[in-house]
Amino acid sequence: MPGNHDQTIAALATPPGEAGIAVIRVSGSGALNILDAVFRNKYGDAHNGEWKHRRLHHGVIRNPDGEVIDEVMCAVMRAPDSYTGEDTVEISCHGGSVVVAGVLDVVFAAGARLAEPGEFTKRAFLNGKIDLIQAEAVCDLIHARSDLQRQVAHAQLEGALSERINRLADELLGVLGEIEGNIDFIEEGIDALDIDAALATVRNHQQLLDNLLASAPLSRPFREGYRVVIAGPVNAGKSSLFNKLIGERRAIVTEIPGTTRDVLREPVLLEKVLFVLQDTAGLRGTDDRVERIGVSLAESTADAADVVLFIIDRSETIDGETTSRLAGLDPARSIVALNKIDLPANVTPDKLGTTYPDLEIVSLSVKTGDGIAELERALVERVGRDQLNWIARERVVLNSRLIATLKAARKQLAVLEANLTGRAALELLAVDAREVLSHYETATGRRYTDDLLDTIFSRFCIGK
Ligand SMILES: Nc1nc2c(ncn2[C@@H]2O[C@H](COP(=O)(O)OP(=O)(O)OP(=O)(O)O)[C@@H](O)[C@H]2O)c(=O)[nH]1
Ligand SMILES: [Mg+2]
Repeated sequence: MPGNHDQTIAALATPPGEAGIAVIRVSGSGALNILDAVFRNKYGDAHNGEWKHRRLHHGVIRNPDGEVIDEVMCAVMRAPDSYTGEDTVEISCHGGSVVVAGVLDVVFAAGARLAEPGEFTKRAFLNGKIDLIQAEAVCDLIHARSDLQRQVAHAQLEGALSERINRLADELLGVLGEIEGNIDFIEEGIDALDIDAALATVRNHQQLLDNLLASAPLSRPFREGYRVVIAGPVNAGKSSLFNKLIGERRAIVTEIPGTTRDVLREPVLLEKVLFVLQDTAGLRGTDDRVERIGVSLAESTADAADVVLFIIDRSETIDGETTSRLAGLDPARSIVALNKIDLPANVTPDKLGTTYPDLEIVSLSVKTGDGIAELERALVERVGRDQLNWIARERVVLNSRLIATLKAARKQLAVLEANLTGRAALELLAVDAREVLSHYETATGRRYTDDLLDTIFSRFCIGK
């Protein structure tokens, strides 16, 4: 029986369900034989001669009895110039689940097996078409929910980040070569090594890694969206604002205080930045058991938020509970919104600003829409427009795997630097340098374990 990677695999590459077209991808050394078996041209004839690279063929897929399953277009990409690096056929058929199942059945009967999640991309990696950082970028690109995410994923897929780390690996290999080359000159020992040159490289690497790792705190919010919790006293207009910002009537709005109980979450793009808005129960002491659970949920959600949007009905007076909650807000991650400016004022930004000079205050009316654009701008500013500009410029946001790997490299570089400065034995320096190098190689996937590949590719969907 052929090894796992010698087998020809097939899967639906487009989403399941009904659509104009569905694409079934077949990859492996048997892909063209399978096409020979299942494809006939419009005259009912088998393909004659060689399947040419990057050609599109119009015809039908039929089962062994000659029954036509569907009319299709087949794109042929020959090894090694395909996504996987193997012979690949992409069959475009009509996009219905029964049609797809029928075509897949015929393809399986002709010798393919169902691909595992991410197996096409895994083969691209194993065949040297892309490295691990690029493979992860494929996943990021598919899951991108904002333009900025797409841009970063695209740059990473093109190899921008891989190039940077490969250059580091190559330079460090040079340093290691110098060290190891001199180990043989026992008498001269460390004196034979150009320590200044080695130190310069090591310090330069530390700086470059620090720059890359500066994206580490942005990694989670950049991928998942900045978490904004809309909190505040009952009836302030939290759910109304939530609905306004996401552009649909998702949360229930009534004039009855204590309407919202559960936390509602919705992603939304504000100035192209991905946020996850969370509507919560109004904060007040209550005897209602369900509402009390809602209030405590609201509090824990606010604790985990990137930004707390604390909203107050400015036509009402501020009670003691709200006063103490305002005092407890962290100015660095809070915005106070004075809502209902269409009604006569009881609280003014000036008065509130004198009591809480560090808090940012915006005034708005969800009802009329006044001040909503200013609030959106304030939210983007609060999560850090500078950071977003930095991402747009650098086009890199490390994922958690790369953060861990490059942090380990950074730590070992510090050890290497100290040992170079302290003129440690060459053998020791070689061990340090080899460890830094191994972290670089793990980052790009020049070095990998099967477990690591399984972890990465299992996150993919089938067909990618
Ligand atoms: N005049 C006016 N009324 C508003 C405005 N925003 C919200 N409201 C009204 O205020 C009432 C409460 O709105 P909600 O959005 O349910 O308030 P909430 O803060 O979610 O309330 P709870 O879920 O009970 O904590 C509703 O009757 C809204 O129509 C506004 O800008 N102006
Ligand atoms: Mg509500």
